This record gives sequence, structure tokens and C-alpha cells, in this order.
Amino acid sequence: MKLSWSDVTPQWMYLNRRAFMAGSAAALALGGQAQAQALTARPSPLSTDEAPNSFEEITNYNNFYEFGTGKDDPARNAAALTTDPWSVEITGLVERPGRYGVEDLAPENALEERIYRLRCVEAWLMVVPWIGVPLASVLNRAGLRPSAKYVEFETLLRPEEMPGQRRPILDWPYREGLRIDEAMHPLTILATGLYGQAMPNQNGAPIRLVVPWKYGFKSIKSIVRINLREDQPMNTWQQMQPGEYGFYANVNPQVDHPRWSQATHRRIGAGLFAGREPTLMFNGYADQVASLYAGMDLRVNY
Ligand SMILES: Nc1nc2c(c(=O)[nH]1)N[C@H]1C(S)=C(S)[C@@H](COP(=O)(O)O)O[C@H]1N2
Ligand SMILES: [Mo]
Repeated sequence: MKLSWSDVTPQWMYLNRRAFMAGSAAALALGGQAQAQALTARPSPLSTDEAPNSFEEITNYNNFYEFGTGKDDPARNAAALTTDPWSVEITGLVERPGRYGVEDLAPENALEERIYRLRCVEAWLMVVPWIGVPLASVLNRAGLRPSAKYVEFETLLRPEEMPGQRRPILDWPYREGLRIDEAMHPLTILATGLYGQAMPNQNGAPIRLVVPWKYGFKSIKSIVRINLREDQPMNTWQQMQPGEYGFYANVNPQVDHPRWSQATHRRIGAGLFAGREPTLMFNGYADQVASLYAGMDLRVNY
């Protein structure tokens, strides 16, 4: 199955550019890291001008419970994950359901760099230079039926390669969901890389969601299924602890987690003496997204 937004870049150019990029500054910036596939992406006005965290920080301080609950477990264990071949099944209320390859969902000539703040519900923050495509571009090409009101996402279930899945830490596979207007918002992307290269396994290779105004757990990694439905789906963390994690999970300094304050956070890499920073409404994206929640009680819809 092919989506109609086909890659208009000639194959020879594509291969050439890849070979060129392999020796470029983007690749050199990775220092001692194993060389991954280089990706070219155009800059976006939706990027923050805050300085990104280092590649080192972004790939060694992770939450990816399929590979363990420690922050350094994903970096240690995720190399074993087979990410090629990979396909994403688009199902439910769409005109063109089917299995799609990563290059079909996010063709190289459509890639954008989106430098976003990532605020985890655990009250830390990083800035990540993602590479990806708007989720809206994928949903539009798949063709939304008018009855599609929510999108549900599912991570790969593969306990042979994901040691965390051999234990009932969460109800596997990891699942997430968005309301359709959230999914279609220009800030919402499917990311296939960061820092000029294909997505490191520990960050959700080969394709993951990024929703920058919501707590990090909404940004589900290593997606194999996108399902369009009429009713609101249950997400994994909501199912685990409904009193602590909801469906919306919008970053909100005024609504505390039952066990800790959300008023401030720690910036990863800022240093021991940096002090905490005030958390921003919708993680700093209020101008773009506040209207999505007009009239909603965000204390009830946490
Ligand atoms: N499948 C899956 N996706 C996931 C998680 C997970 O454990 N499994 N953790 C989430 C959480 S809590 C956060 S903060 C972000 C972290 O993304 P990063 O490791 O790329 O910074 O991924 C999210 N996506
Ligand atoms: Mo998180």
C-alpha cells in the first residue's frame, strides 16, 4: 500500500545526498557515536530558539519502559530492537487503511526540523531537535472519515527484543491517544529522527509521536498502529493510574500531580546549581494551542 504523497526526489539524488550528509557537519557533531543514517530536513518557524540539549543527553536520559525503568536502560538495551523492516498499520475510520512504510509516511523530501521543548510529567525538561512530518499530513493522505473523532496509537509488542515487556510493568503494548483536533494541529508531528540523523532506538525508532504541549508520556515511541475511532481511547498511563494520569495530560503549572508539584521543573543539563525553572502553561505553546481547550475545565480534564 502506498500513500499518494509520493517521493518526488529522484533516487540518484537521494542516494547522493545521503552519501554527502554522511561526511557533513551533522554527522561530525555526533562525535564518537555510531554513525546512523543521515537525514536532511528544512528548518521550521515552529521551532523554539532555545538551545537544544546535547545528543549525549537526549540519547542517554530516556523513558522507554519497554527497555527498563531506569533512565539509562533504554540506551543500554534498545540497540537490540529490529527497526528495519517496519510498517505502520493505519486502521479504522479512514478511506485508505493499510500498512505503510516509514519512508512513505515521512518521505525525506517532506522532513522538517522541529526544535521543541519536551516536558516530562516527572518535572524535568529537555529541548530536542526532532526531524519529522506533521501528523496531519499523514492523516490527510490516509483520508479521515467524518466519524473519526480520536486517534489511537500503539507501540510494537516484541518481548524477545524488549526486555521490559517480559514483566507486567505496564499493560503492554503501550498505547496513547489524541482528540482529532489535537492530532491535526500543526505542532503535532511524527518524528523519524533527531540531530540530523535517523531516530536513535532509545528515542523511539523508527517513528514516534511528538506533542510538545503535553506531558512526555503522550509522545508514544516506536509506533506500529494508528487507529481512527469515534470514541475516546484509553491510554496506558491512564489505565494504570487513572487518578494520576488522564487522557489530556496538557502541561499545566496550576494542576499538580497528586504526589508532586507541576509548578516548576528541572532542565536536564543545566548543572547542579542551576535551580528550577517555572513550568509554562501548555509548555510554552499556549498561543498556539490554548484555543483547543476553550471552555474546558483543565482540573477535571487533566
Ligand atoms: N512506547 C513508549 N513510549 C513512550 C514511553 C514509554 O515508556 N514507552 N515513555 C514516554 C515518556 S514518559 C517520555 S517523557 C518520553 C521520553 O522521550 P525521550 O526518551 O525521547 O526523551 O517518551 C514517552 N513515550
Ligand atoms: Mo515522561
